[in-house]
Amino acid sequence: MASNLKSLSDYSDKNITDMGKKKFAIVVSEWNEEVTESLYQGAYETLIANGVSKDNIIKKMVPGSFELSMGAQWMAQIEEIDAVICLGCVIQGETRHFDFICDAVAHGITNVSLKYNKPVIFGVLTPNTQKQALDRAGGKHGNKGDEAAITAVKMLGF
Ligand code: DLZ
Repeated sequence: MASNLKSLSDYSDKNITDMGKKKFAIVVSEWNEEVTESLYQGAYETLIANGVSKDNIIKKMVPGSFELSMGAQWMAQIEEIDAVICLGCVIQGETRHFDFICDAVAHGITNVSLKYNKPVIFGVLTPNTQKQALDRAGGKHGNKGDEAAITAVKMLGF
């Protein structure tokens, strides 16, 4: 997916669903906050650009990416919420902590999505360095938060 795609109208072969009444939760990890806050801004602005009402976007902070699954479950179990976007950034370290967190959050988010039959989007960066993360959070490689929001919108349109 090209990083400069902002709106579903960029996808000419997709039916565009009215997002005016859809409700989104964005769950954001506090770890690497400079990165995750930028991902959040990208996701939020992309939802607005696709017709989502400000009042229909809830932001929920969690301490780290490991907690994104729990945060996603809290949000997904709210009946009115149509889709959940999870945003985090796990930076490769010298220990296996990275692998445990990434595996746990990938599986956790998948399980929540299938349990509640709602899109739960994996917007977690897994870079080697903080610079690589910033490049993908509004830098030279775009903003993966935008892409996470587009994915949520697309899933509600199918
Ligand atoms: C502990 C930890 C470490 C070392 N690195 C990160 C990271 O790069 N990104 C992230 O989102 N969270 C990290 N955490 C915190 C864990 O996600 C989690 O919050 C703690 O292990 C407590 O469960």
